[in-house]
Amino acid sequence: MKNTTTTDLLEKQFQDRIDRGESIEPKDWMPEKYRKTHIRQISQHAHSEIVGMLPEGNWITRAPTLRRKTALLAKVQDEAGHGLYLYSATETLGVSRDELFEQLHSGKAKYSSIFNYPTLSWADMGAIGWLVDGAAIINQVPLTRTSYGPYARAMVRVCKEESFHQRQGYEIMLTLCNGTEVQKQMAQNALDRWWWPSLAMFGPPDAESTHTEQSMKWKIKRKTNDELRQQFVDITKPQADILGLTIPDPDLKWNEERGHYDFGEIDWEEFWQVVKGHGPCNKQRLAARNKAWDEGAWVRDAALAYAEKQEAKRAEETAPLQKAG
Ligand code: FAQ
Repeated sequence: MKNTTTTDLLEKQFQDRIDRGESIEPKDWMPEKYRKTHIRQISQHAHSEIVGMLPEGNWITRAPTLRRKTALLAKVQDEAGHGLYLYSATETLGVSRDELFEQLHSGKAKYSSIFNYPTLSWADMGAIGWLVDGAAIINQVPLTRTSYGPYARAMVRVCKEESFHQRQGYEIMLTLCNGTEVQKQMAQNALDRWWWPSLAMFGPPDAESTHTEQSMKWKIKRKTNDELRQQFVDITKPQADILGLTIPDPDLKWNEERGHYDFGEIDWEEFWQVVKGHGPCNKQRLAARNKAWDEGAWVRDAALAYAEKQEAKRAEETAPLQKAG
C-alpha cells in the first residue's frame, strides 16, 4: 500500500515536470512504462535507419554520374550515423546494444514498413529522398522537442541531415522530369509505387494506434499519426505539381472548408502484412543484415583484441606508480 502511494506521488511529480516542458534525463526517475516505450520507439527508429540503408545501397554502384554517386554514398553513410546516435540514446535507458542487435537479427524487432519495398529503378532514389525522407522530416522535426533529452538532442542533427537527403531526392526527380519522356515516365512510375507506402509509414490511424494517447501525454509524440500524415499530403501535393507528376489517388482534392487536401483510403491490410513480415522484401532485408553482421565478426574481434591490449598496456604502465603510492 505504502509503495503504491510513493509510486503515485512520483508519477504525479514526473507528469508535472513533463507538463512544465522540462527535459527528462537518463539518471532522472521515470515510470517503467515511459522507459520501455522509449526503448521500443528509439530502437525501432535506429533499426529503421540501419535497414533503410539497404534499398539505396542497392544503387550505389549504378548511380548515373560521379556527383550522384557521391551524394548517395554520403546519404547512406548518414543513415548509418543516425542509427548509431539512436542506439546510443537507447543505451542510456539501460538496454545493451548487443540486445538490440539480437532483436533486429532474430526478426523480433520492428523497423519501418517502408524499407520492405524494392528499389526497381534509379528514379526510386529520387522518390525515396523526396517522399520517404520528406515523411521522415515531418515525423522527426516534432521529435526534436520530445521529452527525453538524449532522443531530442539526437533528432536535431538527424533532421538537419534528413533535410539534405530530401533535397537531393527532389533534385533527382526534377532532373528526370525535365529530361526525356522515358525519364519522366520512370519518375511517375516511382511515385506510383512509393506514394501509398509513404503515407502508411506514419503508422496506423489515430483511432487504431496503440501508443499515441499515452505518448502524447508524455510528450514522446508531439503530433498524432494522422496529423503528421495530413501535413505530409498538404506539403507534397504542390511539390508533385511543380514536377508535373500525378499523385496516384483519384480522391486527392483540396477541401476549402478544412483547409487541407482530402485523400483516399490507405490499404491497411497491406500495411499490417508488411509489418508482420510478409512484405515484398522483409526476408531479403533480414538476410542482408544477418549476413553483414556475420561477415563483420572479424572487425568486432579485432577491435576487442586491440582494446584489451591497450587496457593491459595501461595497467602495466600504472602498476609501478600504484606500488610507489
Ligand atoms: N512500420 O501505436 P502506434 C527514416 C507499429 S526512419 C512498422 O501508432 P507509435 C529515415 C508500432 O511500432 C523511419 N511498424 O505506434 C530514412 C506499433 O507496434 P509495437 C522510422 C509500425 O510508436 C529515410 C504498432 O504499429 N521513423 O525514414 C509503423 O506510437 C530514408 C502501433 O502503432 C521512426 O521510427 C511502421 N511504419 O507510432 C532512412 C520515427 N508504424 O511497437 C533511410 C520515430 C507503426 O507496439 C532512407 N517513431 N508501427 O509492436 C515514431 O514516430 C513512432 O514510433 C511511429 C509509430 C509514428 C512510427
